[in-house]
Amino acid sequence: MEKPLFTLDKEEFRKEVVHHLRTTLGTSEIKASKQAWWMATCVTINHMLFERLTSTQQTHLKKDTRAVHYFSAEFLMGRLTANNLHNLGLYKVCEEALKDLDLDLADLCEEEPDMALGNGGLGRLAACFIDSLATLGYPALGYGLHYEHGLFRQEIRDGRQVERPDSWREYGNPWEICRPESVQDIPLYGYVETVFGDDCKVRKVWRPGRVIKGVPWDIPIVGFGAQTVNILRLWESRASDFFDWDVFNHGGYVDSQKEKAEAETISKVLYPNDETEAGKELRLIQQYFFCACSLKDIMRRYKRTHTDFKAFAPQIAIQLNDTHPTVAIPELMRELIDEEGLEWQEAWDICTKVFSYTNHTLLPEALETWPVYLFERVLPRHLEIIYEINARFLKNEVDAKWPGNNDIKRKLSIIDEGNPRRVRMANLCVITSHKVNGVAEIHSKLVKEDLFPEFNELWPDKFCNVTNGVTPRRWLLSCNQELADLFTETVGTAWPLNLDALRAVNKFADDPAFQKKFMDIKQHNKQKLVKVIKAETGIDVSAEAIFDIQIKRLHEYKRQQLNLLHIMVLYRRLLLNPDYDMHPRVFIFGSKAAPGYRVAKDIIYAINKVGERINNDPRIKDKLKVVFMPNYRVSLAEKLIPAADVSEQISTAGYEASGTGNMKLAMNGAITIGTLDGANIEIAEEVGEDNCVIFGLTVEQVKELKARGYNPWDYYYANPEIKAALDWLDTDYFTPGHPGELQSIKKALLDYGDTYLTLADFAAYDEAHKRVDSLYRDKARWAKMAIINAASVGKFNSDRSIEDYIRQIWHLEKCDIA
Ligand code: 26Y
Repeated sequence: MEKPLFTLDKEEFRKEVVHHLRTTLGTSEIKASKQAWWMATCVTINHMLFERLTSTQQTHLKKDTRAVHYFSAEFLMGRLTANNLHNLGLYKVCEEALKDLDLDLADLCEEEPDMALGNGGLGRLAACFIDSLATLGYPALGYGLHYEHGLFRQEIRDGRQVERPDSWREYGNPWEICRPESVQDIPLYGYVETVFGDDCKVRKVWRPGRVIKGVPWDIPIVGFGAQTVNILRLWESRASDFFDWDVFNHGGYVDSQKEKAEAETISKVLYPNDETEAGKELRLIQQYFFCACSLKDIMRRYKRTHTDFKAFAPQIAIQLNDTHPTVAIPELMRELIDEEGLEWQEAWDICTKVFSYTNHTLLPEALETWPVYLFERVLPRHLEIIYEINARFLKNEVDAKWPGNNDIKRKLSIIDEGNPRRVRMANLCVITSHKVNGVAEIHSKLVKEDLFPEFNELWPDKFCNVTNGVTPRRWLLSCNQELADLFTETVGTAWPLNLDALRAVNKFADDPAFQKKFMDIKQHNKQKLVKVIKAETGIDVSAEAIFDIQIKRLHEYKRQQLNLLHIMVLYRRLLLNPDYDMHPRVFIFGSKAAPGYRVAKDIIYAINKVGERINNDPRIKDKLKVVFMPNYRVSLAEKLIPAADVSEQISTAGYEASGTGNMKLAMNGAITIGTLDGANIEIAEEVGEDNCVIFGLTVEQVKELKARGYNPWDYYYANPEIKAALDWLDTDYFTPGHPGELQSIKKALLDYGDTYLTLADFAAYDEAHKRVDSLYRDKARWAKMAIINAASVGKFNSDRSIEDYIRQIWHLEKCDIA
């Protein structure tokens, strides 16, 4: 840190909190609830933070800096109290101040609801990236949606997932600031008119059918060291002021309420799907709504200092976080041509310089497409623009390179000519963007070679890689403070900014004294998790067991079912041989399933039912436990990750774009058991193959096996343990009185062809677990591995990812804040 910013001591901090408790919260020390104390603490933090926010924004304006605008339908922020305190350098001061008031800071932090405005990896990545951008001092804005309800709260009832609404701001949120001065009006529906202008030019005019108001809420994003405080701007939809007051005044109160409700629906709820397209009109409107609001906001800011558009592309970078904000492309074209009077070519030149696109998936079912008829109804002018972009692209680029080749034309066209015709958002992104990146080396390679080979041939320089990263401030400093302190004690204070500095810890990996310190911290974190598990599930587990953790969205390609199958096989071995030699193991899951994803929900049910039986079976003497933690979310991850011994990263090779949980777990000293997929490959490179447990088919082998014709029944008949475990699912052993309740798992793995090669990888997975078991018994060996993992993952700092984006894509400069 360059200079200590906030010199508040604990006395002053305490006074401030008490002051705000009285004057802002309107209560007193005697009456105040925990929630009120937490709020008063937040107000105190804001007091310091707003000052930095203002100076940052003023400096950016004065210096007229180039900035990146990160467009994302999801920002999975989690909680902000501890994070903001750490980044302001005030955590310990606050902790001491509260202690003098007989309050525990960690305890107060539990009062904060998670900001769960995202599904999983993609949303959390956006949150880590805006943290890094602020930390590194780059001018940046996050733009997204102010969902009233974030990702559903998951309850488990009799083993099944039940979705409950999430109301993160029911009692107010101290971090957001409403900015009525920056409200926007957003048109929708209607028709396009061709008019003859005064300038004798033919112009297109969109006559919208209705207008929605966009209200911005700003969340300050405090960089570590608090030099820069950037903004995350989230748009809330409201009924427009244009709305029908006449109707209202003439007794149409109910009708006007209906309009209001319809307008507010747009930002009402986050779609709880990941990886499978929701395809709903409301989702398209959500996407358009936040993109249009954000572009108007960018335009408004730009015009404060410019009178023409020459400096637009030099000043503005827009990153599209997956295809969800793609409609920003035709919207910017429309703004520039229809509203600002630019020629097509001028507008197109700007767009192709401004936009870049990050791909997060190779799964065909996750590539967004929209029916043309829907576009035509909701965004008629945008459809015209898309047609024009497509016509020019097919003629000028495709036909020039592959004259008369209609197959390639059909494949690269933005319009899929099926029935119904559809707009392919990824094609529009690739055609417009100056850079397209994947999120791990292997993923970026597959994006080029398998997903967009012709585009790659057309524009080889367009494609690049930026391997994902995570912020070590949240995922080590804040969530694992004891380990953070040990690292600071060992290598100094530089590591939260320069995670590579932890490499210096490697020289202590063999040192018994250091090993003991390191493993004592792990043990303590496990003991803390034991209590959380008991409180959340009622299950007793021992901190002496290996904590083996799989935490991520539930998807067949992520293969929680492989983990489950292996657990069943272990259980059966223990039943057949009570002396079966294994170190006690606790398998811990945390996972939400998309509400409409049947098999995924069945897998959750199966994990819970198998777990129930195992956990209550005295014959296996607590050698095996299975815990399903309900309502997996950022704040729960912060408790699970520091306590993990083993990190399960077992996706079918070629399917997980990157993964980021794998990085967080390794950073906290967990040993990865993983396939050669996504960022696992790079983690293995960094920590060394000896310090993780790699197993299973490679991307090439997966392709080969599929090409040869994969038949899961071969594995079923060849491996008696697989057969026994799968046949077990037909009985009522795990669901007494209800035989066959778990059959869908078996069906997916046999009758429906086991799309994700679970059975093909089973034997290798089992062997890998045997290796984990034997490694763990060698305490010194295990400690060494754990230390090397935590000390060697500097590459996966999201600061490094951001510098890669800057260098390859955004070309920004850091801005010192006065
Ligand atoms: C189309 C819509 C339903 C949709 C909504 C959310 C589609 C996808 C998603 C979310 C995708 C996602 O989270 N992908 C993950 O992105 C991470 C960050 O790059 C990767 O680490 C991870 O491998 C990938 O699955």
